[in-house]
Amino acid sequence: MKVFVLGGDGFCGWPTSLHLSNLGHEVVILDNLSRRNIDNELEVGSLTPIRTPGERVRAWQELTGKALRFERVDVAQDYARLLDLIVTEKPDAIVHFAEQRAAPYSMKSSAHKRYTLDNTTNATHNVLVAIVESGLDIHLTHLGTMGVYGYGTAGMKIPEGYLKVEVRTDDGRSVEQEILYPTNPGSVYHMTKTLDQLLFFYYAKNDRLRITDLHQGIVWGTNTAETNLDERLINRFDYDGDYGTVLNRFLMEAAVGFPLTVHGTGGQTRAFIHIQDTVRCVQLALENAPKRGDRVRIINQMTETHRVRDLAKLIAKLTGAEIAYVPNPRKEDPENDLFVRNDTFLGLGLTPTTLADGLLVEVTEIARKYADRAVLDKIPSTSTWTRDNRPGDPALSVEREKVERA
Ligand code: NAD
Ligand code: USQ
Repeated sequence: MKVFVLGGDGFCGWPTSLHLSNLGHEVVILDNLSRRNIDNELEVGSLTPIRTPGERVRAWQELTGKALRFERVDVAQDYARLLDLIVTEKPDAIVHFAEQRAAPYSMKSSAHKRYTLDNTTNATHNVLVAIVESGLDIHLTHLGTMGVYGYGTAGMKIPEGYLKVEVRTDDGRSVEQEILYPTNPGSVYHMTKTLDQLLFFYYAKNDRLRITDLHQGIVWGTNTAETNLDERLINRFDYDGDYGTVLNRFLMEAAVGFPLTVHGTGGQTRAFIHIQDTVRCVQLALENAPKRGDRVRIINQMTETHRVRDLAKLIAKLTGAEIAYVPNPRKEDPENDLFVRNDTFLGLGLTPTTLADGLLVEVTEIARKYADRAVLDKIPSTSTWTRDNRPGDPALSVEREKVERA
């Protein structure tokens, strides 16, 4: 297949591009490097020393003999160029990662809220319109989030996108219907993903576009089989208070001797997936595309659920790190249970990489190895959801805990 990877320079997009290229697909990366520019804005960078797109592509060609192309294009702003690339290159599939993906960044200020909404919604709508305008039968696979559902349930497992409901009609009958699972976003970022869902719903219905929406949990880990081939291919590792995600942050905090920053009581339960499984899931999604006229195919892309304080204790046991229960900068439920269906990918042959398989490797081969690159004052999460929330700074911590090292 010829595959366009939008956002192919990012944390999930880069290893996916290499994985697909390694499988023999012709991959073209489209990225505007906005993520690298945001690093400049925030005055922080990847913990791992990522190379420029040009160096990455040359290293891949040198090592494998496989061609990988990079096109610098803003998918949200440069519609004409996007359409031109689609019409001239005629990709069979497009994988869409090109969005602003950090919840804390999306909540920093009104400018960040507006940018997140403009960028994500325009990027998604432009891709959909361009596919329609091209007249080509391109399969679009988008990276969505578990956060569209919210993280609570009425005691049931969260289904894969659709919910059967019983509606009482005016004449007293009861009719069964299937609806998109009600959305319940917890940040402007997560809200943009719920808007994406509606755009997909409409274009699948109106133009019979073939669309897969992957509702992914929090990705942890750094490298995959392909990025491990050479240091020049290394993947990015975000640890700062805006872009770092919880498990990778805890691993890095432990490595640099910073207390593990548990927001509130740490009772939040979330879904997780290793980056190696992300790239495999995208492969499986491409190999099992919906047919023309099908509704949007929604798949939950996660393998495990964990409570934040349990993760902190696990890593503290492994490393001897101290845990700090800091004020929660976010407006979210302090405690929740989370049960999720993930039968589709398991049925297609995904064999999950578990925390037990990968945690120690991450601590020793990534977090400790690159610890000296960390800027410690960028670790606390200072972006607050409302005026009433306070930064997640250990200096303001309510409680400290030392766990016996195993
Ligand atoms: P990332 O920020 O590392 O990568 C996104 C890439 O898209 C960057 O390289 C950026 O430069 C590019 N981009 C952004 N806007 C663009 C535009 N307008 N035009 C062209 N390129 C643009 O993020 P990531 O962690 O790789 O996430 C990728 C996708 O996966 C996102 O949509 C995110 O919501 C989703 N996702 C990520 C996670 C996670 O834990 N990282 C979990 C669930 C879902
Ligand atoms: N948290 C802490 N301490 C920290 C960082 C986070 O306790 O130092 C808590 C947060 O308060 C939250 C949970 O950990 O309750 C998860 O936070 P996160 O930053 O790891 O994840 P989130 O903001 O939800 O976003 C990430 C990705 C996003 C993706 C989402 C998947 O950045 O792109 O969509 O995970 S999901 O969470 O399933 O919606």
